[in-house]
This record gives sequence, structure tokens and C-alpha cells, in this order.
Amino acid sequence: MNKKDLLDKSPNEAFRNDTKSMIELYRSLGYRVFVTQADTGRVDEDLAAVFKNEVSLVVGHSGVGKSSLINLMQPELIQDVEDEEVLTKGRHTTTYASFLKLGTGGFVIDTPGVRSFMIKDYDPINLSWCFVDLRDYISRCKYRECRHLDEPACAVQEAVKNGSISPWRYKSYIAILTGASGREGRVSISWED
Ligand SMILES: Nc1nc2c(ncn2[C@@H]2O[C@H](COP(=O)(O)OP(=O)(O)OP(=O)(O)O)[C@@H](O)[C@H]2O)c(=O)[nH]1
Ligand SMILES: [Mg+2]
Ligand SMILES: [Zn+2]
Repeated sequence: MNKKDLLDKSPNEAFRNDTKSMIELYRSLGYRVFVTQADTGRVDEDLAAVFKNEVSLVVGHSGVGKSSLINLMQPELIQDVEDEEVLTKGRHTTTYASFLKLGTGGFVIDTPGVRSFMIKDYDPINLSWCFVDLRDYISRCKYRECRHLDEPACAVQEAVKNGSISPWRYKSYIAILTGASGREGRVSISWED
């Protein structure tokens, strides 16, 4: 999570609390979450250590600071970053993927920002398996081909309702499933419509 400074100075308390809860949620699922600020000019040592001895790919929405973070790790080429922060997401600064050797160790592929993505030949069974927190439930659904969307006797929907699965994660799942990932926040849950 980059741009920590903007979070710290946000007057929106609900946004600050939600972001903190989301970081904790992802950590509880076993993901390593780094909270960074790329424009301090100093690299986060723990983050650089993740890249060392590996080939990594940096992916995320346009303007979040991917190239800025990579530039702190002494890449063989300095990547362009947006001159001034533009609030309207009308353009991408990085327009092609580049493979870079890092002075701090390892190789990285910087990619242009994504606005949304969709898995073209999605298969709900494979997709739901990619969500570690859905795995325990998917085999307990009544229907083997359950998409966990609006099917009856769905163990995943039950787990969301009783709080065992975070609604944020479930919304991420249905956003990708339905091809609405760019509007993730606006995906609604069928029983809450
Ligand atoms: N406030 C703040 N601004 C940042 C931070 N990191 C990067 N920025 C600014 O955010 C803007 C976008 O940064 P980029 O590194 O170009 O973002 P990107 O993710 O590579 O964007 P694309 O190449 O379009 O995908 C630039 O103006 C950066 O200076 C940060 O930690 N805090
Ligand atoms: Mg970039
Ligand atoms: Zn199901």
C-alpha cells in the first residue's frame, strides 16, 4: 500500500479505518503487506528484500506509484513517473512493460496501470480457488458447478452472511467473475440489493 502520507492526512475517518482494517485482513490471510511512501526518496528495506534474487512483476491501477517505488531500488533505467498528480485517471505514464535489473538485487517488470481486468475464459471453480479464504467452503456448496453468486445452498454465500468470509473479499471475487473489477467498490451483494 503506497501513498501512506495521503492516508495519514485524510480527514475521512471512515476511509482511514477501512484501509487499516483491509491491511489487517490481508495480513490475516497470509499476505505480506508493505505500507510505503515512495516520494520520501528512500527505499523500504523490507520491500527491497522481497525483490532481491527474484524476478518480480509490479501490477496495479494507474498512478498508484509503481514506477516511483521501482525507481527507489536503483534500476538500470529510471522510469518516467507522472509529473504532477492528476486526479482524473485519464492517462497512463508507463505505456509498455519493461524488464529492469535492480541495483538493490533482482529483476523487476514494471507494467502500465490497469483500470480493470477480466478473466476471459473464467471458470468459477478455478477462480474461487484463487481466493484462499473461499477454499474451505467451495466444496460444501450443494451444486458442484456453483458460482457462489445467487445459487441456493451455497456455502460461500452462507460464510459471507455469518461473517466467516469478509464481504470485501467476496465482492472482489464477484467483481472479477462478472467482469466488473474496475468498479469493485460498487459491486453489490445479491442479498443486499
Ligand atoms: N503523495 C504521494 N505521491 C506519490 C507517492 N508515490 C508516488 N507518488 C506520486 O504519484 C504519481 C504517480 O506515480 P507513478 O509512479 O507514475 O505511478 P504508476 O503506478 O507507475 O502509474 P502508471 O505508470 O500510469 O501505471 C506521481 O506524481 C508520483 O510522484 C507517495 O508515496 N505519496
Ligand atoms: Mg508507471
Ligand atoms: Zn457456492
